Amino acid sequence: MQISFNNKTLNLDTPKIMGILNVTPDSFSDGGRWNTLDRALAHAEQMVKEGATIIDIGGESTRPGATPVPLDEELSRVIPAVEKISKALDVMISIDTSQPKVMEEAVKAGAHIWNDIRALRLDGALEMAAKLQCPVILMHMQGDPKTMQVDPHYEDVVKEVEKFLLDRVEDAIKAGIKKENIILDLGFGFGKSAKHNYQLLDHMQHFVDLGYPVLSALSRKSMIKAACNIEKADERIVGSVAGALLSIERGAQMVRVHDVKETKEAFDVYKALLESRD
Ligand code: YH5
Repeated sequence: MQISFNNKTLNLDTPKIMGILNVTPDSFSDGGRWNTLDRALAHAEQMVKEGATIIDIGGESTRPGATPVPLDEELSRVIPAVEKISKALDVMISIDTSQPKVMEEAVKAGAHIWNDIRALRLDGALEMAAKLQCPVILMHMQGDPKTMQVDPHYEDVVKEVEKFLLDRVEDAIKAGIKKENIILDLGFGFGKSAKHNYQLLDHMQHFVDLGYPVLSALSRKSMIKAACNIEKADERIVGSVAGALLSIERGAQMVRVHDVKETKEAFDVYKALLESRD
């Protein structure tokens, strides 16, 4: 199984690490665009050295309750970073956006994968993805970022997330997006209680068996806080690594993480175990 775009190929026979790169001003204490760009490149470079094969660039804050970012603001955050990183580093670049215009400009600037938490549901998104013919990550969300964590409810979370994702796949294929370009994501934390998140994690293999590559993105999220009782997000590293390892052990081909070095070490242990089998 592999994902390709613009002379870059990702072999998904072994699990791949996507490193998270925020280019939102609140992710830097000192603001300032020039400085932000330099720091973004340095952070991306470090994550590649540590074992990331994809860098996920995001300019919209999608944490529960966050306010929307205007399109021109998102463009001015994301595009210069894509240009700089694609020129400097030999790495695949995914863009965490729901805006077709942002993705169109990002591809011109050297991006490879459209990572959309809204699964191409904004106006013109399906059409743009079909035009660009780039790989797309379709993520499940119940509700919208403003209200999704108020009182999430499911009869059967696994069945409902599966139905949502298969409906989005059907719409994507109808719009002209190729099957080989589709990646699925269960959307940990997006309209789900901790229990819902862990039920989905436990059934990761069920989603992998649908035949599309699966991305697991639980790094530092509230489900880790719920299990480990750690208030500060940047102290949830060990729990996040455990979640990433449980994901790949259940078949996930990609993980989206803040802590690349630690995740890579855990994956190396899993690799050694697999290689010990006669
Ligand atoms: C995702 O699940 N999530 S942005 C709250 C946290 C920690 C991290 C402290 N983009 C996903 O990372 N893209 C985001 O608690 C994503 N899947 C995909 N494909 C939210 C995030 C986060 C939120």
